[in-house]
Amino acid sequence: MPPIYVIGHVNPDTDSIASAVGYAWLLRERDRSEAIPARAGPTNPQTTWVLRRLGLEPPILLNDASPRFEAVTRRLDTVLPDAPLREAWPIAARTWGVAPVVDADGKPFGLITGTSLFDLVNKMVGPRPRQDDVRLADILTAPCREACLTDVPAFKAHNRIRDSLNRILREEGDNFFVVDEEGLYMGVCRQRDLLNPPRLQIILVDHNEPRQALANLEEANLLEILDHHRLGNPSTHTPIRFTVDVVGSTSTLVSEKIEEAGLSAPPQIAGLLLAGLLSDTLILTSPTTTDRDRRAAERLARWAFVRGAPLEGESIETYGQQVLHAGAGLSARTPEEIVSTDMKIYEAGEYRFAIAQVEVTDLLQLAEHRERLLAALEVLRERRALDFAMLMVTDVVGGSSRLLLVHEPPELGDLPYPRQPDGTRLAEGVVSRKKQLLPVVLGLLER
Ligand SMILES: [Mn+2]
Repeated sequence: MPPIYVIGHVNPDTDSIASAVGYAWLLRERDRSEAIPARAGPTNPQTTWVLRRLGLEPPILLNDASPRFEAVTRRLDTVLPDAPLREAWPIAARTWGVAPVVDADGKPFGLITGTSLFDLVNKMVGPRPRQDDVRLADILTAPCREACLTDVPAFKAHNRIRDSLNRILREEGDNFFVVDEEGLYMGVCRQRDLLNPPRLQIILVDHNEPRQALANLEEANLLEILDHHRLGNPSTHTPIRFTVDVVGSTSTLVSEKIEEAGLSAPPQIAGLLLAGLLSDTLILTSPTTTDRDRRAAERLARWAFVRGAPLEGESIETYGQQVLHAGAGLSARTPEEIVSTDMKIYEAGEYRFAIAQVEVTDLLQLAEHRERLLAALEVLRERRALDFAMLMVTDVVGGSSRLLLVHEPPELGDLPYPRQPDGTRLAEGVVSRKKQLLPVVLGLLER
């Protein structure tokens, strides 16, 4: 069975990483399936802190769903260039008629194929052989280096197949070497497999819009979506399991599924899911919070705070405060990081725009950083070819946000957030981009 990658959105936040790790664990534990958690970008400072606190490794990075050479590579047995052809014979008999010749350093030397053998025989006995001319034994003692094709292209295992399709189609041979980053032999692949490679098996968590997903999602097999955001999902060829529910975090949904299966998550995974839940709901205070989130937090706390676990002695409140503070602050990161770390791109009406969010524990630092944040927003807007860009600076203690905008479209003149002397807008009581800010912005743009 090919592996199933469980992955959250690009610019992953803690809920995205936690729900991927937690759901992959459930699939392995409940279904014995080969589920691997992945991330579609670097972990942010908050998630990095949480993983370190729990002693967990970040999930593997997967920022592109396009099949790679490694997906079609067969690690065939090899012979040395100076070995007699007789040693290559059993290999060719067990494969599809090819035997890779690899030198003592592990570098591909050439490939023995039907064509290359015929060329050798031709060289030894000429174009018109007489029956008693050369004995088979002589041919079989020829060194492999003389019996192989040496101009076989080699592709790197980690490269995307689609980037080399033109070359693959132009080449005469049907077989290619696959090598690692150092050029060492990894195996052999066939043209026919390259033209129809197996698709990556993907489950999306914490998002359902393709533009927030890893690149080239359309080249993958989408198996399932588990999310709590507005719909913007890709169409699929076959029915898939699709769970989008109005709760405060995807980690909540994962913990409910774990409970439904009659299982309990190990303390570290429960601690990670709890961090995702507390981060998305600002310790159960955000307006997105539901009773289901509160019950999920209790359940995760029960699993996570056990004796001997990394979170022994914590409470939901003390742990939640540590999680929020680990992600907060304008001074700890560069303006470029702040506007791109938790940034999402949307389309509405005629507009394509970004809303980034950063969490702080007070708004005092804003004056000092405002100019540089606006400059970074403008760079982001130009680089991503956006109509406008917004940064939501959220005070997680006071429960309000300030909005910074570049290239504000006229429609947003009606935003119900009063402009302040420094040019920013004050969104009193607004802490959720998804549930509070975005609906207002979309309402104005799509009017
Ligand atoms: Mn989330």
